[in-house]
Amino acid sequence: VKHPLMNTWTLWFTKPPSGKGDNWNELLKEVISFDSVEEFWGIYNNITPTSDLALKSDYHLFKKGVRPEWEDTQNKHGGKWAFQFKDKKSINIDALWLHVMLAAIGENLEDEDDKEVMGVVVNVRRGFYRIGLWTRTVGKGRGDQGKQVLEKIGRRFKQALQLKETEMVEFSGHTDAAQAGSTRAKAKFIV
Ligand code: M7G
Repeated sequence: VKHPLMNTWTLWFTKPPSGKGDNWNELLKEVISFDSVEEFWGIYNNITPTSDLALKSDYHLFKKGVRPEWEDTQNKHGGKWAFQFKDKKSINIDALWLHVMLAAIGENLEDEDDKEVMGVVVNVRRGFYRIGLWTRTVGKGRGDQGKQVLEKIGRRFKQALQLKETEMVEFSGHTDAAQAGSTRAKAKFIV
């Protein structure tokens, strides 16, 4: 028996640059798509855990049809919630990333009408792990409602990451990130 998911999801992997001149596009690889709970576990049990990945690797779990890039038509007006875990040894990154993936595919990060969640990402870096949640918009328009929806999603994301109330999750727009040449752009909102 297969337990269907609400959406079909695609797992992507960014491999670390092997030398000079590797551009982002050549490093980003589509791995596999799935649409059931059983397929998810089959894949999860057969891929390298985040804790064993080389520095500069990423996993991206995105809705099928959305590339995990700022330039994708469904991301270019959006942004992301993100948190950096700076003490890599004190956390269980595999458990946290699993919680976030389960929250995404289980549709626990947003309400059905929100239609904001594009995907989730884990970055393995020298000084930190970063987990992000990409949204379709930056919460403009609809008065204050767009911002409130993003903040609600941010709080659910924070819960999935098991953060303390005092640990802040930051939202930034992808356009700001692209201009800054990094995703470490100035936060628009925090929860
Ligand atoms: P990062 O992995 O988001 O953060 O971006 P980091 O600075 O903590 O490693 C690292 C670099 O990867 C960026 O400066 C870009 O060169 C490239 N990069 C990352 N993303 C998510 C994109 C993207 O969506 N599009 C393009 N063109 N480059 C990206």
